[in-house]
Amino acid sequence: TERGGEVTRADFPEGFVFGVATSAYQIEGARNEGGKGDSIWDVFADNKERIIDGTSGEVAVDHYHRYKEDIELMAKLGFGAYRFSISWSRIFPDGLGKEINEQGVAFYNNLIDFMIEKGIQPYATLYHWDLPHNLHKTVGGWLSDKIVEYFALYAEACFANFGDRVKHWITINEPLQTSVNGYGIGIFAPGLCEGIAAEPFLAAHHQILAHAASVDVYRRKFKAVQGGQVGFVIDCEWAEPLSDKMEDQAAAARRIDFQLGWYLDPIYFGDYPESMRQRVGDHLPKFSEKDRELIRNKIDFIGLNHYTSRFIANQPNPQPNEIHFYQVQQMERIDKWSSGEGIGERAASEWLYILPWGIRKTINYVARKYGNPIIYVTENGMDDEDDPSATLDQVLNDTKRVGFFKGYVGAVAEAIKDGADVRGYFAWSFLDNFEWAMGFTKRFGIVYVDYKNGLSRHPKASAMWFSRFLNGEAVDSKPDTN
Ligand code: GBH
Repeated sequence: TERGGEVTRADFPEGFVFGVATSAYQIEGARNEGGKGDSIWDVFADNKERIIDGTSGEVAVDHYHRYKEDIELMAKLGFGAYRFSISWSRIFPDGLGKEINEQGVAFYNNLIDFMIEKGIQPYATLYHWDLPHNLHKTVGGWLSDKIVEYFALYAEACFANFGDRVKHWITINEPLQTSVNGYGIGIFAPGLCEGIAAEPFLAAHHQILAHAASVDVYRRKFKAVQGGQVGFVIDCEWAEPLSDKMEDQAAAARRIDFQLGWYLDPIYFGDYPESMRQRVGDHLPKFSEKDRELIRNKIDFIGLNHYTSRFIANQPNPQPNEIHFYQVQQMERIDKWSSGEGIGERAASEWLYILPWGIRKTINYVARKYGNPIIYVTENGMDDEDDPSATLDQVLNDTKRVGFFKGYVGAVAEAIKDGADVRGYFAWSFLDNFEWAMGFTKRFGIVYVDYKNGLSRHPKASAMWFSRFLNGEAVDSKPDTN
């Protein structure tokens, strides 16, 4: 179905929220300030070889000290919501949940109060990859079932301290990335890649239980008084079958099972997808009856992080250089049609191809499979390469990103017209920031941060596009259709 024409804010239902997203380790800095303990990312990035440019989030973009300036800019641009993450080791420096760090609580109180003063609704993520290092060292991090209880204590402290003002909570951001990159491939903290077969599935299992345990705490102790909602953020690339052969279609379905189904099927249907149980076998942990009871329907909304799409082909035979997690799925990700034509324009990151229709298909898939749940697009965006020789005028003129957002925002509007219950959209990211293993070499911000001039902030053309869009002006949008 062709839409053509323009997307405007009026294409979205009343009350639809537009926001920006960030995460603590990527922007805050202030590693050793305010009583904060080290997280696994602090320690991981101490090893300069882990990060492509040898940098870290030790200072990041100094949001810890500049949060007021940042929130003011957000409000000026017209955003109504801000998805940020709370650093667990600012709240409980050793992660054990006994002694709360009042300075950490004060920082987030100030941040939240200031947001509200400026008319911005807080959407708080409890875990965006920065586990207190002590929990990794002494407890075994996400590989241990004890983590479930520590996470629930931390979540409870956040609900108790901030829940009078925060009405939208996200427990865990992209458990897939923690599991596979943190415990299987080793490119993310804590950098484990020894027992590649079983460990990602164990880390995932404990994240699902931790998510459910914290929703359980919220429902038992806070929901009646605070009236908020708690969601889980899952990242999913769209998987388009390479051909209409049955094998390719089944492979594409598996690819989605190994992203979304891995985390959502247990909550909605009580177990991992059949395709995973068959292929992962004994490496896939089992839910006890008690676990099933705990996780059942423990979700108020699905947060979807979506960046890109791939063609998927069936690949029954293990490929020599392929990592275990992909081999076990018996599929291959492909960037080109068999004709050799590319799947879409690439952003700076190797993994990021621009295909707006992919978000519409992903949203519709989620809506269909899980009974039309409330969905928030909790991240969507693209990066530019850091180019130290470019002028400020050049870097602010991010026309490719403007096109990206026109296309993707338009495709979200289409998904809503298709019937999906999408309630909000968050652009990733507000600021250029520490892009994990890629350090500062990739810039995802709609606001440029000048790393050479005192970390000054400069809205890019994409920020100005959002600003016009949010004020209700018509903007062009021709989302691709497929
Ligand atoms: C999001 O993950 C994160 O939530 C956010 O913190 C991050 O800044 C943003 O994406 C942009 O990356 O080719 O081996 O380097 C999205 C999922 C996980 C996709 C890491 C790319 C890198 C794989 N991303 N992955 S690799």
